[in-house]
This record gives sequence, C-alpha cells and structure tokens, in this order.
Amino acid sequence: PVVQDTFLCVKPDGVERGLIGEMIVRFERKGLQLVGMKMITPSRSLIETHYAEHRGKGFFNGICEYMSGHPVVAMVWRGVDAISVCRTVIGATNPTKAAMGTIRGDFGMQTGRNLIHGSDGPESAAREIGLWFRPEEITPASVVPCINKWLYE
Ligand code: YYY
Ligand code: MG
Repeated sequence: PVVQDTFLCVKPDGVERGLIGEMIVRFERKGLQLVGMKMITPSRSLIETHYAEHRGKGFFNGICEYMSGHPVVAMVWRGVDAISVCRTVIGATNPTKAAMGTIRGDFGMQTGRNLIHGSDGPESAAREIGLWFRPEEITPASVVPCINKWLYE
C-alpha cells in the first residue's frame, strides 16, 4: 500500500455553480485526507504551465481561457492510491460518458466544463503540487489522522 498525494482543482464552473462543498464532501467521505487547500485566481501563465502537455492541441486555448482569471480551489489530498482513487471519484473526462455517481457524471454536460481537475499519475501529481503549492502549505506526512486505523487494516 503506497500513500500518495494528488493535486485536485475545482474549476471555475464548479466554484460559480456552488459545488465546492459538494465535491469536497465526496473525497472526505471516501476516506482521503485533505492536506492542502487554497482559493486562487490563476494567471494565464500558471494555467498554460499546468496544462503544458496539451499545448498545441485544438482545445488548449479554450481550456486556458476557461481556467484562468476566475477563482478556483486548489487542493492536495492524501491516501493509499490517492491518485487513482480521486480519478475514480471524479469520473471520465467527458461528463456525458462519465458514470453516474462520479462528480463529472452527476454534475457535468460537456468536456470543456468538467468541473474538476485531478492528477493522472505520480509524476504529474508531484509536478502539479510543486507548481501550485509551497512546501509549507502542505500538511507534513507525520500528521496521521486517527481515523486511518478504521480505513486501512
Ligand atoms: O485528465 P482529464 O482532465 O480527465 O483530461 P485531459 O485529457 O488531461 O484534458 C485536460 C482538460 O482539457 C479536460 O479536463 C478538459 C479539456 N479538454 C477539452 O476541453 N477537450 C478535449 N477534447 C479534451 C480535453
Ligand atoms: Mg489530465
């Protein structure tokens, strides 16, 4: 069992639609630990760096326009296999294909308005956490929730 940190970001549509709490509660109830969180209004350059892997694709300008200049909620969540567990809670990229019961399946209508970002692997998680947070903004690994003994055997 490997404890991972993953980067999640409630996108501007999620913030403006009043779904921040609705999303956070799903990760809390699942058993993940919230270890970093802030609301910020990202610059265009932060979003272009965040989505650097998609530079040159047809949707790149659209995703940058949508994500920058509006408040978002940047978060780091921790747990065993947190990266894939969070992707499962979030659902498929296209909300029309995402399973009901997932965030995107329950609340979204279009890929370009899919409510929340989640890191897709260990390298991207480390890169994104470093891009959005300073080390002192993340709870140290030594702070272990006492409920973990009921989450993990
Ligand atoms: O990791 P995930 O967010 O599920 O999808 P990515 O393939 O990494 O794409 C990032 C982001 O770009 C996606 O959440 C919405 C947007 N996007 C788009 O607007 N149109 C596409 N055809 C593909 C992705
Ligand atoms: Mg992605």
